[in-house]
Amino acid sequence: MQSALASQVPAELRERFNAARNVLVLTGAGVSAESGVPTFRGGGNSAVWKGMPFDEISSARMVERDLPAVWEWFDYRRGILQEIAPNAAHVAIARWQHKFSGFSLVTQNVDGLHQKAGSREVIEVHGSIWRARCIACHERVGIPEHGSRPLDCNNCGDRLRPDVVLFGEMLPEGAFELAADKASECELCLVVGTSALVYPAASLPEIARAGGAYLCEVNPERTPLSDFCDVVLTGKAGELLPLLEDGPRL
Ligand code: BJW
Repeated sequence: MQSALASQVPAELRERFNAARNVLVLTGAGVSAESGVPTFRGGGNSAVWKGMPFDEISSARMVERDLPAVWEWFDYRRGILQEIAPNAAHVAIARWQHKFSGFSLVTQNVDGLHQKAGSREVIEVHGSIWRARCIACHERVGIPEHGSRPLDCNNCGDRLRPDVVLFGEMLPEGAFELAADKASECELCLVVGTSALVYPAASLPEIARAGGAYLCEVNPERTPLSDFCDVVLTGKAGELLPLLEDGPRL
C-alpha cells in the first residue's frame, strides 16, 4: 500500500522527474533542518546569539562595529556544524548529480552539508561558513580551526571576515549570474526548504518558470512562491525527496 506521503507525489511530477535531462535544485535552510541546523525564519529553532537575532549579528553593520563578535558567532556555528551530518534530503540531492545529464544545485546555505553529502560544483550564492575573505583585498582562504581572531590576510595584512553574504551585501561575483543561466535552461526546478523571501535567490524559481520549467516546492509551510508552483509537496525534505526516485536506490 502507498504511504500517505508517497501519495502526495503526483504521477506527473514523477514522470517529469524520470524523463528530465536538465534539473535545477534550489535549497534553503529547511534542507538542513532535519540535521539539526536552526532555520532563520520558521520551521523550529531560529538563530539567536547572546540575545541578538541573526539579522543583527549577521549584518554588515556588525562587521564594521564589532568584527570579533561576528567571528565568535561564526566560530560557534562552525563548532556545531562540525558535529552535524547530512540528512536524507542532502543525500538524495547528491545522488541526483549522477542521474541527470544536466544538473545544478544552487544553495543559499553556508553550512557545507551538501558537499559533506557528496554534492560537487555546488553554487553557493550566500558564501560559505568554512571560508574567510579579506575586508580590503577580498582574498579568500579556508578557515584555520585555531588562532587568534579576527585573522589577518596573508596577502595584504588587513583583517579577514567570514565569507558569507550579509543583508545589503553583493553576492559572490558571478554566482547569481551562473545560477540564473542554469535556471533559465532547466526543465524541472525543485525549490526545497526556503521561505523564498530573500532576493535575488528568490527570483531563481521565477527565472526557471519564465524559461518553461515545471516548478515544484518542497516545504512543510506555504511560502510566497507556493501559488506560483505547478506542484507543492507539503512536508519535510528528508522524507519527501527520496520518494521522487523510482526503482532501486544507489
Ligand atoms: C523545511 C523544513 C524541512 C523547515 N524540510 N523545509 C528585492 C526585493 C526586496 C528586497 C530585496 C530585493 N533584492 C534585494 C533585496 C534586499 C535583501 C532582501 O532580499 N531582503 C528581503 C528579506 C526583503 N537582499 C540582499 O540584501 C542580498 N543582497 C543583494 O541583493 O545585493 C544587491 C544589493 C546590494 C546593496 C543594496 C541593494 C541590493 C543579500 C542577501 C543575503 C542573505 N544573507 C543571509 C545570512 C547569511 C549569513 C548567515 O548565515 O548568518 O542568508 S539571511 C538568511 O536568509 C540566510 C539565508 O541564506 C537566507 C534565506 O533564508 P532561507 O534559506 O529561505 O531560510 P528561512 O529560515 O527563511 O526558511 C526556512 C524554510 O524552510 C521555511 O520556509 C520552513 O518552512 C522550511 N523548512 N523545516 C523542508 N524539514
